[in-house]
Amino acid sequence: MQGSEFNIETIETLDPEGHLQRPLPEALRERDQLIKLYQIMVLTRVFDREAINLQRTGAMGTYPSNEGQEAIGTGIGFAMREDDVFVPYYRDVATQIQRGVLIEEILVFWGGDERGQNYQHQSQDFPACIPIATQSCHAVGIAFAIKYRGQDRAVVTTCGDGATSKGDFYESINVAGAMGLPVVFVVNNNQWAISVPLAKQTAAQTIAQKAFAVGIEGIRVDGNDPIAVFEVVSEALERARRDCQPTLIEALSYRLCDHTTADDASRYRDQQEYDEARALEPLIRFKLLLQNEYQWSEADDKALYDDSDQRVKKAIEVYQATSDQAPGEFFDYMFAKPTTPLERQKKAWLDEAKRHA
Ligand SMILES: Cc1ncc(C[n+]2csc(CCOP(=O)(O)OP(=O)(O)O)c2C)c(N)n1
Ligand SMILES: [Mg+2]
Repeated sequence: MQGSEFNIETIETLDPEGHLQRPLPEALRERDQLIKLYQIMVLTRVFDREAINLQRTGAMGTYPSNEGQEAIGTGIGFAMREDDVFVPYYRDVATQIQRGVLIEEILVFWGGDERGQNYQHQSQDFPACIPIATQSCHAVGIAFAIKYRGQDRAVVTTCGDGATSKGDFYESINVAGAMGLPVVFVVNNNQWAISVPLAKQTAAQTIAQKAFAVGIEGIRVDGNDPIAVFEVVSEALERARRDCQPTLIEALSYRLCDHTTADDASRYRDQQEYDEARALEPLIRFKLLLQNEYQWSEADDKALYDDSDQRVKKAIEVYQATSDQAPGEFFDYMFAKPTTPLERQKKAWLDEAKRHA
């Protein structure tokens, strides 16, 4: 028997040539708002390239690039209210920057220092989750607490296409539907889970349709279009806050980078597929929109890239001037009061570190 077919709409506002397919949402009718969207995407791109340079020169640890995913994070950040809660995975720089996480904090974290997740200006969002799909469960727990307390806010959580194969993800969307929780799941479908392509990951034709099995709303959006992402996430958040209705959003993108700096995608990825995806990437089309409709010049563009460069360079200076974390300190942040096994582990770790010093 063939799998079921669903007719799922894909929301698109901006085509690859930067032409608007539909009227702009009310909140994005001003030129300044559109420029802000572009600024965040450019800052994310500039940050990303510098982060890779830092890793390549031995100044930072393994890093998962955001190249090709800038529009998703930008649209999410624009759609969220300050008092909503963001529960991210590890490719969410664009949203985190908008939510007040400092660029230097992101660098400190990828430098292997947990203090980079102790955000100075953002105490309610969660740190980037590395274990796949576990954050879906956290998000549902937070959404339950919000509903239980009768608060007017909602949760947005992200994950990759591969993560949707995990039990944690299915269990989370199921609980969200069964309990009617104010949570929005955004799946960044970048077509790959390290070297495993989407077709090997699932026989489902779309990821959005996984929503229907658990009785929640499922929708697809062009993940190279920050305007469409903004619109879809805004509406989902509205439903979540107002009616405690969860939504699963599949944002279609392409991973225009290696999985992480520890990967070499040329060993498993077809060059032609990559080139086709590159032509659809988010920054090119957005610049075309600004040039065609909003008198954006090459000089404006250069000034924006220069400004982003300066911001990232300043953050790198702060990162490089950060003192080393005390050895074994990461054990101290696990629980409010350390447990005996943890203290034992810390001692063993410190003894071992001494032996290698
Ligand atoms: C629980 C768990 N299992 C395995 C891994 C190793 N791992 C890291 S990323 C990844 C693939 C994730 O792919 P996807 O969900 O599509 O996200 P993407 O990296 O493509 O954004 C895997 C298996 C992990 N981090 N956590
Ligand atoms: Mg993926």
